[in-house]
Amino acid sequence: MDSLSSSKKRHLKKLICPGIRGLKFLFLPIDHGLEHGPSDFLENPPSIDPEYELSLSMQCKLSGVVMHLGLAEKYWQRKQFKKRVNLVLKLNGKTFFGDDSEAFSPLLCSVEDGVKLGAEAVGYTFYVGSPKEADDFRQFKKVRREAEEFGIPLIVWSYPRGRIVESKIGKDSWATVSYAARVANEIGADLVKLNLPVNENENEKELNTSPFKNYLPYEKISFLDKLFWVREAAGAVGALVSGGKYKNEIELLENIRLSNRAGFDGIMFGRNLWQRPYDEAVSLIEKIKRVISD
Ligand code: FBP
Repeated sequence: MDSLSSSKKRHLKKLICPGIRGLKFLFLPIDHGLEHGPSDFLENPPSIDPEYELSLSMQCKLSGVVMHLGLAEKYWQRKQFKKRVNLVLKLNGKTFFGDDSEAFSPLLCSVEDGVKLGAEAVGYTFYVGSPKEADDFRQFKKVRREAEEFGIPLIVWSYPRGRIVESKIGKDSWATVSYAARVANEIGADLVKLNLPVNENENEKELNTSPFKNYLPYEKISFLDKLFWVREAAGAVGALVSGGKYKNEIELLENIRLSNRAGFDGIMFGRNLWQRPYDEAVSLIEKIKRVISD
């Protein structure tokens, strides 16, 4: 991240999570109400009120929350949060009802909206491999340029998605997640958010096809070595790992330990934190901080 402008560095410095050894980020996303609908909150009904996530972020001194414009304006701007919780404004989004085989996430607001609100960074979901990828490249180009002009960091959710990815090798394969990491590096992200790959490739047959066949001799390497490769692919871009669906504490902490060893720069966990009762989430965050510091 050395090559970033001084303005971007200043913003990123504010987002570094205090109380952890190393320069690490711990973000709390709450864009699920748009992406999945309120059903995600049924696991822990108080979490439907964005004050739940904002309070958690404030109490645990996380890097910040990630939300769409409506929540940012109506909840984050409340005086008890605005000065104490950092905001990452999510710029694009879609509902669950769209055609995921042609995944595309249209813009809902601009980088300028984020700057006016006082966000420390902006977020953009890019669907690698979707049949609508060309539209995504065009849309992203403008967002990236605007982020450069305003000197605000751009975090890219780099997610392999769509019918071609599914029919070839699967969205969570080691090969596709590495590809998504590299794409973020190529297109000019400042930070990238990646899903953890699954250990085995989802569709063995398709590994025989180019460009994935080069992975075949490496199928038996350890999961940690696969994570190292994903991290390598992200290159100069800061890499964050996402949490995915609710997991038990042991599995979650092990994932964090491994991604930390592989050189990831932090986490962005939503459901795994706010789907837990408040006190349990606070104590889990303490454990996460300890694992990362170790
Ligand atoms: P989680 O930690 O809950 O997985 O959140 C990460 C996230 O990227 C959210 O920002 C986003 O709403 C959601 O996952 C999208 O997940 P998917 O595209 O798999 O439905």
